[in-house]
Amino acid sequence: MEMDRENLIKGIKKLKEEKNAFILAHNYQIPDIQELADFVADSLIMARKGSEVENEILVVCGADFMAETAKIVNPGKTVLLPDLDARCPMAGMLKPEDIEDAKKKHPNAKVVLYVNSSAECRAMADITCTSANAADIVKHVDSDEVLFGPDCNLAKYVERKTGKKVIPIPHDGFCYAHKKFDVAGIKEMKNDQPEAILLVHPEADLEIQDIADFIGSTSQMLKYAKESKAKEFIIGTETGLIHQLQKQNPEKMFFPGNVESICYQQKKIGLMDLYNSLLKEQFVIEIDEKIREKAELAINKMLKIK
Ligand code: CIZ
Repeated sequence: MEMDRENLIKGIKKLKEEKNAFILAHNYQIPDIQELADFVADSLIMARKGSEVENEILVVCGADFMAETAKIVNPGKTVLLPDLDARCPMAGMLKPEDIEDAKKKHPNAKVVLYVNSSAECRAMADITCTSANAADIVKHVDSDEVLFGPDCNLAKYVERKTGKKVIPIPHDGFCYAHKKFDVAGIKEMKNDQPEAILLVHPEADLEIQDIADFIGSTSQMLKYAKESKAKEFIIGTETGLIHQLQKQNPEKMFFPGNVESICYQQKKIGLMDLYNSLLKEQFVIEIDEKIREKAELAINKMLKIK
């Protein structure tokens, strides 16, 4: 059935009420979805919020691993992902065999996995982390040698922050949206806007991190921008964050470090997908119970720390 934007928005609001569903959206979602969500945040805060609310249905507008996290920590709730193609390509770069091989080579190392990985991999981790708490989690684990995956830039960032030996698994996992920033392009922007503050995500290459004024997750960037006296910012993360930055700071200006830094998988979720998700209660996230239980231990350890 074809519906125009206005009717889709009305329909989503009505279904959300009727079904007593709670919509969680990631900061990289399209503005329409961010505006309809009950809560917009990064993956760490989304995970916490999903456990706090009473609603029996959680609709997760984000990457697949975020919906999996919600199901892992809320097994009794119905968790819906509006588009099954919203799959994080970086999460697919780490396979359980990679972890097994790395553990054989480094038997004393603890396994810290970025939540951007499959439930099966997370079930093999000692603890998980997000970009918001990766350095704190690695500092916390009781080992000076850590196997860390799948993002190798985040692994290098954490190594620099903690001084521990952080071994990336696989050695070259990456987020393609954060690969879009180049030093020459950013320097040109800084020349044009000398007052602008450069905020960079730790998934970006080290050369970009090296010229940043601040490195952090999306929620940390939002906090930084709000508290800063600066009026202009260059944003070194996926462009979806600009919507929240601008909304929360209407008097400030935000320039994407590259307009092509787009997570096409997250952007697959449109109004029609959200409408159908609520209407048909699709697509239900199911996780094998043995895997879920183990992954829950690794995630809950993280949630208890920070
Ligand atoms: O941790 C997340 O949610 C991701 C993927 C990025 C960020 O910093 O919000």
